[in-house]
Amino acid sequence: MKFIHTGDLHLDSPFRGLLTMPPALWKKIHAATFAAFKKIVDDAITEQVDFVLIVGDVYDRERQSIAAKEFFTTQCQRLAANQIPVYLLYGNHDYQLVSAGEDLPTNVHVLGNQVSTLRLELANHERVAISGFSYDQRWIEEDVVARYPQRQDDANWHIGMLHGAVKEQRENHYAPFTTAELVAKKYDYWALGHIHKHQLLNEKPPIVYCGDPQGRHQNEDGQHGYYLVESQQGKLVPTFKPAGQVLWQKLTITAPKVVKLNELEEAIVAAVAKQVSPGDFALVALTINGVDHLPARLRHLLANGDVLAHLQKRLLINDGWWIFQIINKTMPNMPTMTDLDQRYWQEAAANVFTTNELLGLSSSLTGENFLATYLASLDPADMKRQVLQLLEQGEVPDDY
Ligand SMILES: [Mn+2]
Repeated sequence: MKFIHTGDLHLDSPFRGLLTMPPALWKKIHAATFAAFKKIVDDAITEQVDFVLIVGDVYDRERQSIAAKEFFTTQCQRLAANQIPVYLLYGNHDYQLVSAGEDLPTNVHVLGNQVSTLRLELANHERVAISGFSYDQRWIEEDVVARYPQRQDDANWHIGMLHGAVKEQRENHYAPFTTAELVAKKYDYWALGHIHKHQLLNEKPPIVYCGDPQGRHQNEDGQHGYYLVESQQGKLVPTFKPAGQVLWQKLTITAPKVVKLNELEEAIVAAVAKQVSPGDFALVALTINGVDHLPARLRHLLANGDVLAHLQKRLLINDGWWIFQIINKTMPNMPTMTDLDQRYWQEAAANVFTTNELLGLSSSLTGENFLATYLASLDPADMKRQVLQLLEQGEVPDDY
């Protein structure tokens, strides 16, 4: 047996907060939730899976756009043409009353609002039982898991589908469960939806969140996809397969040792290009560490967003990535000077930070007694430390 476990398709997600991007790029990103599901359907057909499970949140909104609904129907028809049935339930985003007259292709079997078990027989005559339910409201706070039946003896495989979250101290709005409760049902596989980061909660049997096939914002970074599940020696073994079309990626580089703007931009482009895998299209949040090493002018252009805007203008979609954010960070600890710098610093400091030098520089102030007393009381070593700190922080006057 072989099947696909997916869910949280969130078709037609709005992708808010990416307004500065060129229209062609925006189009690609907006199409990404659709393209990710199409990729899953392509794979289902290529892999000739026995069925596809979709564990809720097919749509991003409870009122679906016509485009999303039409697209989903078309993709299910492609599966139908390849004799692949679909088992789906609705989650907290697309909750609805499930009625018999669903406007979906006949290969799509929707789990109702009460926990129920659907059955199918595979070409090799193995019998599969699939238990689950669809949300009829945004929150399901009662203990729904208790209503899932124990493993059915007449089935070769029993699979649970559940859109929900692990029980916590509070905020249990999404069909709360514990892994122990799920294990106790003695199913062969639990196909979970709702949490968008793909992960295994348990190995035997597999209790698996498939995650959303396409990350929808920068906190859904990294690879997204689905699980291809295959029977091997009486067990169901999930394998993660990427499907995301646009990858949110957090990258970090160290500020390069440069003095000119174009050098800085080249260095950023080269460093990012090296970190994005070929074949991926990445939306990059770039952290630049140690910006305090850059000349004040470049630091200023980074801080006010000029460098980002300039880079965004020249980057093209076919570069394979796009920077949507630059985060500037100073080094947390005092950086070490090179030995040469260190030697000149010490020599210069020995000449400059003396009481005489200090009083000489401030001679115009010493006419006032209280100032003279104060200046004479300053510890040159202390002053040296403070100056070093200011130099390292790279403080510059605003009007430079
Ligand atoms: Mn979801």
